[in-house]
Amino acid sequence: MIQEILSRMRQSIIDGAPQHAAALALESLQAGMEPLAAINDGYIPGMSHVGEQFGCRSLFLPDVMAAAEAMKAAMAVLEPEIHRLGMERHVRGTVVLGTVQGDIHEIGKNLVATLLVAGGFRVIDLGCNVAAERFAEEAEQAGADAVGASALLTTTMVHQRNVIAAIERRNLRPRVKVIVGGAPVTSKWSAEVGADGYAGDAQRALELVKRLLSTQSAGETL
Ligand code: B1M
Repeated sequence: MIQEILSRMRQSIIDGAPQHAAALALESLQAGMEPLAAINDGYIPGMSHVGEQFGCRSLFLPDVMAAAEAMKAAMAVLEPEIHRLGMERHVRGTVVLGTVQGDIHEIGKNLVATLLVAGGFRVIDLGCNVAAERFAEEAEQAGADAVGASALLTTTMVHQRNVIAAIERRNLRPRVKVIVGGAPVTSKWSAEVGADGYAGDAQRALELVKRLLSTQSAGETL
């Protein structure tokens, strides 16, 4: 039963069918499935398949756009449930989050935002295509504890370095921690650009921010 729903979820993304994807999300919640399991084991595999097929030119940009719409429709149903399950009373800290300049990929970044909020953080989501200076400006104004910069393109990863430079120009480090992520990003790249840490997925991003902020006074680098 669960495997069957997961497989239909994957297919709804490949088909680029928002209404079907949303209906399956609702069905999965009614069947008692964890919303994160639906995302990680149902919808993301569909998105990965679309990405691979796009990479080898078996699918085209309109197919990818339709898949993204289907993913967003499913997320719109699942996100409130993730927030509800993760509701915590105290705020652990403030995180400024965005996708770097020149990059409009937002689905992964939105998932990171959702899990951070569910995990008790206040998130200032700047959206996508965000200039490096804006990350720094917002972090300063909000008195943020951490900044997260997402990049999905090998050509835009370099802006993660620029985000860190902009934050350093305002003398906000090391108090403000910087984390980087996105499909092409690695821990090697994170170290190279001088970030405080890298996370391969949204759940790890939440754990990383928690760890960084709890070890902040010790100045530990992860
Ligand atoms: Co584009 N795209 N895309 N795309 N797209 C990729 C990234 C690509 C790998 C596809 C491919 O060729 N196989 C390729 C990049 C190649 C490269 O640079 N090496 C690519 C390309 C080429 C492009 C265009 C250039 C295509 C064109 O116009 N010719 C163009 C660029 C536009 C731009 O940004 N300037 C483009 C456009 C688009 C759409 C607009 C159609 C759409 C985005 C819609 C949207 O976001 N609203 C889109 C999509 C959907 C994809 C793929 C298929 C899926 C991305 C996605 O949402 N994945 C992608 C292929 C792929 O990744 N397999 C592809 C699901 C999401 C949950 O995963 O975003 O990786 P992800 O997030 C993960 C982790 O990375 C991590 O957590 C999430 C999981 O829990 N994470 C973080 C993400 N951010 C994090 C931040 C953190 C920590 C963890 O801390 C701050």
